[in-house]
Amino acid sequence: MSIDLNARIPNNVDLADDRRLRRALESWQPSFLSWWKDLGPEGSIDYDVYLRTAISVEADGWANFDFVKMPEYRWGIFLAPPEEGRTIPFGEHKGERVWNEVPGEYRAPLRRLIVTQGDTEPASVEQQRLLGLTAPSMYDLRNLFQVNIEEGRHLWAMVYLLHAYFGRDGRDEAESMLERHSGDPDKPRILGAFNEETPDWLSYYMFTFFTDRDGKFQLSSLAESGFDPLARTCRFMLTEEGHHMFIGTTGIARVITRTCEVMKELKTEDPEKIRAAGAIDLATLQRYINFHFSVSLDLFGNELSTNAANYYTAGLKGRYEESKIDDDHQLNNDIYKVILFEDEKIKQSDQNALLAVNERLRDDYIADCQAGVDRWNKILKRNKTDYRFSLPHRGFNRSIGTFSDAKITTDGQVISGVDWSKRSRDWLPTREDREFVRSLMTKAVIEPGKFASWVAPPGRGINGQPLDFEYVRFH
Ligand code: BYC
Ligand code: FE
Ligand code: FE
Repeated sequence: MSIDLNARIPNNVDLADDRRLRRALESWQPSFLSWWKDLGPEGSIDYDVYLRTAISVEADGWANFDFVKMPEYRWGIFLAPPEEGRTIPFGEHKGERVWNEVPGEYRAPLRRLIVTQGDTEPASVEQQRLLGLTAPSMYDLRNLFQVNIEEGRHLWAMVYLLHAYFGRDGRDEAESMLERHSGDPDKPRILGAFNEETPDWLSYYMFTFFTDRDGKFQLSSLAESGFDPLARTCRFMLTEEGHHMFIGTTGIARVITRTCEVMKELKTEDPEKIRAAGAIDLATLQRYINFHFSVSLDLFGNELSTNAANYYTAGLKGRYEESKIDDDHQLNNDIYKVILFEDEKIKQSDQNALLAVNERLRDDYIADCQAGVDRWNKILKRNKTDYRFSLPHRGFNRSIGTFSDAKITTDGQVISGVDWSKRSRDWLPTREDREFVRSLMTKAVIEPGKFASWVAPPGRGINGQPLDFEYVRFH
């Protein structure tokens, strides 16, 4: 696995020996850079940023920290090392050698999975492009840029697969990745959550907690793929994903910590007083949680999906931690308990496990989100506050799946459309909430070691650096 770091496109896929592929990627590169200039992080062009760059795919070498001028960052193509003798872990080809070429019969669904995955990466960069202008600290600004850079690299990862394995259609799809745009009414991004705005830093922390976490689960399922280049690409992407979710988990924890401090100082839990002191009240945080959780649940697709069953049977997309599951990994005769909205009621029933593969992944995701909420609640407990955060019911505010026909409260009651329009403002961020949150973030806090009023400093700096380290040099 040699890594060519001096190539125009750093890579460990022997691009130097494949002239055609190298040419194809080099001709896509200027489109990517021009997209980055137009829709990448606003105002970042001349900054030197303390970034982590992958220089090796081995455990000790993929995190190399140094100052990088942002547009000169070297987006590279890195696959995790191949596993000797790897076989397809699930589906009807279970036990056969993994594929290193695309099987003709699975070309269309495989391309579709890769395109859907790839589309989310630049979408998130577009959603986050203005956040640098209102960063709560230099530390946060650096973290934002780190995520943006890596999501850009994740796009490269999928574009590499399209160019290397899908010929002309793949090259066309790679072009289209830069033509769809988040929130564009004519050419939107493929999945719903990636057309929502990320207008403020609270939304950003929520996004990295809830939506990047969908990335963790989807990438983990694709990392099981029988198409080995996809599996290896996703395995390496997952190493980067941890930091994205860290930003969300700790970001929200820092907001909670700050709010608790203000509540203690003022000896009150009155939202108005907390807001007046420049912090975010807990009920507003809960409404943001409700929104981002429900929008992210939609990313798992329908509860019962023949697409998902076909991907599984074909060996293209597995389950989360497939190899740790104790069953036949084919699921022809298995059942799985699924919660659906049927006959105006929420009902749990036994369903064909193959059709329920999306739902199982959603269940795994919900459990992971709950663990994060539990950690936030510990902060509340430590501060002797009675308030507790919770995840809303899975049917709340859904647009995909059986619950899209229903109006469900956060605690799982079925209500009428009329009731919903009266009460939903208690559950989802209102216009006033959003305006208030934005009013806290009118300009960036850029002095090293300083933090905005609404968020506590993190426990430690990046890569062992102090909190007042100059993570971004503006010049
Ligand atoms: N919005 O059979 P179904 C990340 C469509 S995040 C719009 O249930 P399937 C990241 C669906 O396409 C990870 N449309 O769907 C995070 C289908 O269309 P057709 C992203 C939707 O295919 C943060 C129809 O509804 N990766 O990496 O089983 C920052 C029937 O649906 C939606 C992936 O998603 C939706 N939410 O499951 C940066 C992995 N949901 O056939 C990055 C690849 C469903 O009727 N994608 N539809 O035209 C997949 O595995 C699947 O496409 C899905 C959907 C799980 C998304
Ligand atoms: Fe990503
Ligand atoms: Fe991510």
